[in-house]
Amino acid sequence: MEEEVYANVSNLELEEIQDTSTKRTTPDQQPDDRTGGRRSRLAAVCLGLLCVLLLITIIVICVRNVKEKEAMDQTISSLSKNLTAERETLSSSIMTLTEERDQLKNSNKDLTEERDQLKNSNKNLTEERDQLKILTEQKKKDQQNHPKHTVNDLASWKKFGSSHYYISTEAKTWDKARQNCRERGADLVIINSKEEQEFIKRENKYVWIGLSDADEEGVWKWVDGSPLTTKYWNTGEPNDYAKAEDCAVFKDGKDTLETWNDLPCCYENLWICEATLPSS
Ligand code: MAN
Ligand code: CA
Repeated sequence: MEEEVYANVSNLELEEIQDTSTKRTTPDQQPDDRTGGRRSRLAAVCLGLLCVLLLITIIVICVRNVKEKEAMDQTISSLSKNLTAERETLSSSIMTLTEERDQLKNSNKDLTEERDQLKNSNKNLTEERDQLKILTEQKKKDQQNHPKHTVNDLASWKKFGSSHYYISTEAKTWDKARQNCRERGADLVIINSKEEQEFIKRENKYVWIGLSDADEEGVWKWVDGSPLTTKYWNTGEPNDYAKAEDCAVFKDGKDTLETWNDLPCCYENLWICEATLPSS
């Protein structure tokens, strides 16, 4: 386009030169022709100016476009940088989460195994407990059927009348003392004669005997369920002191045959067992 403009301008200039030379050669030329030439020159100058203006406009637009493009390129590159950074952050957090998930999976697996092991050991312990219960029951029955005290055992028992008596060396509550006698195939002593009372007094021990009113206050019964007939209560007894005394004890060091006292059953004392041997 620029070339065309230059070509036109050159043509116009050429024509003008030709005109001028013509004018020089023909001095008698008309005034109308001169006015027309001036107009053409003006037109050519205007056209030239327009071309320059157009060129400037095109250059300005181009520069602006280049600047805009640079700005856009910058924006795009900074956006792309940000996106890359974000993508990296996200991918690293994905990695962390994946690791965490794997760890959780592992610990879940471990916990499941532990739970299964605990379930198993619980099952085994339950079975063992049940077997022990059965064995304990069996042992109890065996003891009841075949009392523990043998001829050897009897060395520590004292014979009186048709019974044997065992005096403990440790102290227990009335219930535990009774239980101990039963485990020996006996029971706490039942005193049902003056002779028996005298025999025990000679032992001079502070001991539980097989007498209590725990079932009904004031109604004293021996451990075999028989009622109390021959009594050897110490003076003022039984007094159910503090309304808490339901078990009978044989006191030592008394100069009278009346040696019994009622005491709280939870006290710990020595005791006497009485075993009646099966007649052989
Ligand atoms: C005193 C008396 C008894 C009672 C005891 C309780 O010895 O009152 O009757 O059993 O205390 O420790
Ligand atoms: Ca008492």
